[in-house]
Amino acid sequence: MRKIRLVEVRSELAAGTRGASMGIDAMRIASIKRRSNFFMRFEPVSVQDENKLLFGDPQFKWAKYGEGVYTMLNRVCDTVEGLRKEKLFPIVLAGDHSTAAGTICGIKKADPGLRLGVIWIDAHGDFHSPYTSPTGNMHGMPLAMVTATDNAENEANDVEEETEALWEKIKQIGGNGPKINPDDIVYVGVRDTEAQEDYLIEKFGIRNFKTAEVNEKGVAKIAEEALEILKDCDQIYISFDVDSLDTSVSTGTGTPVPNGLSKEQAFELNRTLIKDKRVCCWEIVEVNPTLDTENKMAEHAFDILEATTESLIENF
Ligand code: Z70
Ligand code: MN
Ligand code: MN
Ligand code: MN
Repeated sequence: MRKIRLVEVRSELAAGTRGASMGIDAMRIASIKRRSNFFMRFEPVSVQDENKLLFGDPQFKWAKYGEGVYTMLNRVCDTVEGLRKEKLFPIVLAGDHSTAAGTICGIKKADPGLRLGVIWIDAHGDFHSPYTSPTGNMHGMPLAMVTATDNAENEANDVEEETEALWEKIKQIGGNGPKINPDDIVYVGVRDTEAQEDYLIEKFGIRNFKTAEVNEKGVAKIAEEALEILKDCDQIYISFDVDSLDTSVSTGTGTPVPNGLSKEQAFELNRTLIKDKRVCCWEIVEVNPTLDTENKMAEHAFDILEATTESLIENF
C-alpha cells in the first residue's frame, strides 16, 4: 500500500505577481470551511522558503531571484527524493510552479534509472529558459530545466554570464543532465505560449490536449490517450497548475487565461489520471488568494486536491 505525504512549498520567488506563497494557507482555510480534516490526516512536511529575498534585488534580469529559486529547487528535490526512497507518495502543494522542476529532480534522484513521464495541466507551456523568457520569471521555465532544452536556436535575450552559470547549475540539480525526455511530456489545457515554446513543442512533437478537444472527446478519453502516449514510461508525475482552469474559476491566480478547463473537467481528469498505478507524485500550484475575492480559487483548488487524493486512496 502506498502512503501519502503532503509537502508544502511556499514558493513565490519565481512568479511574476506577488502572493502565490499564500496559496497553501488559503487552501488550508478552505478546508476548514469545508469541515474537512484533510490537513490533519496527512501531516504535511514543510519546505523552508526563501521569500525574504523578495525584499531585495531580483539579481538576474532573465532569471529573477535565481539564486533563491536554485535554493528552493534543491530543497524540494531533497525532500521529494527522501519520500520516494521510502516509497511514499508525495502530494506537493506549492506556490509558484518552478518547484515542479525540483519535484521531478527529486523523483529522479531517488531512482536515476527511471523513465519518468509528465502530465502538465496548465495554461502555459513553462518551457522557457533565460535565453528565451519574455519576463525572466522562472515559473515559466521548469520544463526547460528538467529537459535541458535551452533553445539557443531561438535566443531572444542577452543573458549575462552569471545567469548562464546559474542555469547550468540548475540543470545539475538531482544529477547530471536531463531528467526526462521532452517527448515524455503531455500537455493538457496549454493555450498561452510564446513562439520559442511553440518551436520546442513542435520540434519534440509534444501532444497538447486543448480545451476544445477535452470538450469534444470527454475527460475519460483524454486521460486514456494521455496515458497511452506515456505507455513506455515507468512512472508518471502529474503537475496541475490552477491557471489551466477557465477564468470563470481561476479568479485567484497570477496569470488567468480564457478558454480553460471547467472545474468539473479538472476534477475528473485528475481523479482519473491518478488511478494509473504508475503515477508516483501529484502537484498543485499557483493559487494566489491576494488576487481573489472570498477565497474562491482556493476553495475550488482544495475541492480538486481533496477529490484527487480520495481517488488515489480508493485505488491503493
Ligand atoms: C510567460 C513567461 C507563466 C504562469 C507560467 C508566462 C509564464 N510564458 N505564467 N506560469 N502563471 O513569462 O514565461
Ligand atoms: Mn505553470
Ligand atoms: Mn500556468
Ligand atoms: Mn503569453
